[in-house]
Amino acid sequence: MRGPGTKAASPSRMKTHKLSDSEVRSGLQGLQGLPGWALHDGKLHREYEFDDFSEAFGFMARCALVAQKQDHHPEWFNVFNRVVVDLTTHDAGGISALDFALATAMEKAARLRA
Ligand code: H2B
Repeated sequence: MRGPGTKAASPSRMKTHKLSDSEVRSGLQGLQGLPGWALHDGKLHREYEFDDFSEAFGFMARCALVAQKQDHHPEWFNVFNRVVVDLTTHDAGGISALDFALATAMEKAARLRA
């Protein structure tokens, strides 16, 4: 049995390894269909602007459900209609495939704005 603090070898946990610089670069090219994402301070970075706080918070609520399901959580900052997002994998000490998956899900959530 696993003790406290240990992690299951689930498929998502197996994707947490830190990607190399060239893997991140090609991942970002893959994000070209997701405009606005860039590499900032070693994290995947995007700034969203919505019409108002309700839209921004609705977006964050949709993302929060995905993040909890994936057990992978964004670093983010909200003021009124702006949401600033930085994605990194703390367990891996850098960007992993989980960050690209979450970025993709966040773009989908942003498109669902009312
Ligand atoms: N989110 C992010 N961004 N990176 C992680 O390494 C991480 C996480 N680890 N969410 C998860 C939670 C881990 O702490 C739990 C115990 O699975």
